Amino acid sequence: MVLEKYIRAADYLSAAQIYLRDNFLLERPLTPADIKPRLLGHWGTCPGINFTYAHLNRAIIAHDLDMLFVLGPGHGFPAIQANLFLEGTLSRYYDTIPRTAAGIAHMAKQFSWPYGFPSHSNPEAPGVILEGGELGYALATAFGAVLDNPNLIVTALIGDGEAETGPTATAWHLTKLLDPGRNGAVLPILHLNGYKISGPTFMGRMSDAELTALFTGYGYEPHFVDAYVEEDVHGRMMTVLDTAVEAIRFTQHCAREGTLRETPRWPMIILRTPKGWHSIKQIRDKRIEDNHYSHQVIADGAVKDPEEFRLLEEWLRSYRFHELFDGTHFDADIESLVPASHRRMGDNGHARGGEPYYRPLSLPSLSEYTAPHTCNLDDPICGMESGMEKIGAYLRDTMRANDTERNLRLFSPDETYSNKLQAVFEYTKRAFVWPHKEWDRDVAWDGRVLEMLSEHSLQGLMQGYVLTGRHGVFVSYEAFVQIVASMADQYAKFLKIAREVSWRGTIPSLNYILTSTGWRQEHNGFSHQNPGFIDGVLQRQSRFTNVYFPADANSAVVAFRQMLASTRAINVMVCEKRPLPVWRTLGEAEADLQAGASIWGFASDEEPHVVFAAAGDYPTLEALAAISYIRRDAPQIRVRFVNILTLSGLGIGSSDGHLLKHRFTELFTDHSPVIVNFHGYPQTMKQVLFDYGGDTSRFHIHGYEETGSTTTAFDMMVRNRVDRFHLALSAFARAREVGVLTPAEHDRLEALYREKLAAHRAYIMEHGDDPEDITNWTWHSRS
Ligand SMILES: Cc1ncc(C[n+]2csc(CCOP(=O)(O)OP(=O)(O)O)c2C)c(N)n1
Ligand SMILES: [Mg+2]
Repeated sequence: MVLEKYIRAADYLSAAQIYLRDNFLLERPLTPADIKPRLLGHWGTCPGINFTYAHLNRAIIAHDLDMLFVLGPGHGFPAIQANLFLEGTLSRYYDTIPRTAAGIAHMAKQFSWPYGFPSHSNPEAPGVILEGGELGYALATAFGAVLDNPNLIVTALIGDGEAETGPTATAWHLTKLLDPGRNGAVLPILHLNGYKISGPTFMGRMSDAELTALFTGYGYEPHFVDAYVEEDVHGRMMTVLDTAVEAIRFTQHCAREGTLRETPRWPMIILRTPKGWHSIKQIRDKRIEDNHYSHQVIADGAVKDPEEFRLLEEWLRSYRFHELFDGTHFDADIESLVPASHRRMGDNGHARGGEPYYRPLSLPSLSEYTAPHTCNLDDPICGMESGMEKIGAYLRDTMRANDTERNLRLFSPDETYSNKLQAVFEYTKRAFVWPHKEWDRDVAWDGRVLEMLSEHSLQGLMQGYVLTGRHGVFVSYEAFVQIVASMADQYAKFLKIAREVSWRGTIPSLNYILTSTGWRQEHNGFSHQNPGFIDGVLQRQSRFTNVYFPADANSAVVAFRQMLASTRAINVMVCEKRPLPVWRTLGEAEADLQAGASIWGFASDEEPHVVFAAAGDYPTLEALAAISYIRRDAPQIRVRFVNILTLSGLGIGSSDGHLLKHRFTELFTDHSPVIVNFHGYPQTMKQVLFDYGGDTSRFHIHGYEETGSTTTAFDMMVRNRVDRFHLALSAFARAREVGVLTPAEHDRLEALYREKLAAHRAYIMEHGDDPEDITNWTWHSRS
């Protein structure tokens, strides 16, 4: 039986990686010295993966499929690697692993070996687009990969433990966003091997009828392959796969010729296999096969225990690998299951990135989107613009400019309107494939905006889309993007390694826009305030993470364009959606972006006594307000204003051009006190400054202090001491320290500003809103 031979070879090669440091073909009796000193790896999931991979190869050849494989339980990496070896992909990418006995030796020895191959799916393996350690993201990633790839089928193998995760649970819905006319298809295979690490799985214990009800409700047509009951499990799997492929093709065909009117129902496969299938049945009183004991390494005491050793050797020999590989060639039946090179799942170009899968976006010129700034900064009306609205317009036109490529999408948890990006709906719609109501707004089967109230699904979709070379923007409320902080972290790990893998081509950056920020959650309150996402991003991977804090609409569009043009990075922009003053011309914003941080001349004096620095829109506004008050009330204090537009893991500035130490001194002097008004947690900024060395005690950092409530917008800032009055108070204290204010002058000013704070508090408690002189404040130049 052709399939059975292939699977036997793959199972043997999987086990060999876990156990053997020598005698890889079992040409002589096994000895304890042949066994690795540290037995690392996961056996139990491997036989099911090998079974699936072999059958998919048959289907690929039979139907000439363009297929990619996404493995959920990435701890089954020995199986992936065994298949990559058998199909000849490994030897194509790594000349250390020829498809020979020497190649088998190298692969087996180096698995889970210091400086060898990792134990889990990873970016060094061809065909892999998912870091395999943290479970739950396979299904959403697979859906992301098939978007705008109409001929691609991505098979996602999902563990039954993995299926208990929140991200997987929501990702089943993603067919509801998938127009079969314009996109490829995902074939989910739910692998019910019954167990997680040490306990049974929920779905493993659900009956076929219960599972059918569940998945039919989600919109699938489940097909069961049950290794426990089928007399001919291979025959059954072949039939089911053929049926699934035909169903996918039929749905796509009808959608593409315009005859599909019903909600599409997609096939899925529910595969029941014993965990650790075809291995040791029992060790003393412990049931191994078809039990959780097979999850990791079985017979792990073999080196010391003769009984376990005997069982291990018997098991490894049971594959009769010598019948399948004569030391030079594989059996012809096995070769017959290897697809043509351009059809091998491990060698699918979509997973590699680079041209033609990646194409840079055609980006509209900026001049149309930036505010003209012909008016004076003192004019409150013509100077107000919403950064998010500008970004919406720019995104709309960028989508339009790349209409034929269809390679840019917006991902959002139903916040396109609320986050002021609705201009995109002048070009496209929200994807929504299930029934529409007449009065629904902006929905269509084929929309380039993907909205779902699951940040996990959106993140997975975007990862799959971007790792297959296309461009994505994820817009989220700042506080709730934290939900996917760990996913972003796993992606960063993947990217870190992928950037060093020579054959992985260019891919776009992962782009986040965080809006509805904590400073304007006066209506929602404390629960909606959390600027923590940027901390994780900045701390993790210094060489390719950037956080942009545009202070106005012009800076926002300029930074957004740079995010869309950048590659192989993680970009985060923090951007306000309400209209705010436009401080910078297009040219100035471009120069600011280049520099990362810059002195704003209109708010700066020569030889400053006190330097203000701000990162963020409201922090900038408040710092400038403080400067204007200081100029009025204490003109003897010379101030400078430095705007920080970008932070990266390397410090101030982007990861391409971060601020060097001498520029740091040019901006912040080497002696003046510096008052920093920061968008996020003060600790984040402290860490950035620490790396610049010098006397950090001269830096006084204001930021979000984890204080909030349902209050007024200005009071939210007062409570965290990032408002103009507290900043001015800080400047007065610094001016006194450096001798510019006498103690008496200082005390008078301090009393005056404390009074302003008290008056504000009294005012809002009486009127329920901020006074107009705060909300309508505008910059006034010195004259
Ligand atoms: C999010 C997450 N939680 C916990 C783990 C630890 N873990 C590793 S394997 C595993 C069991 C996985 O079970 P299943 O998905 O059924 O995989 P299989 O049975 O195929 O090995 C768990 C809980 C993890 N890797 N990721
Ligand atoms: Mg399982």
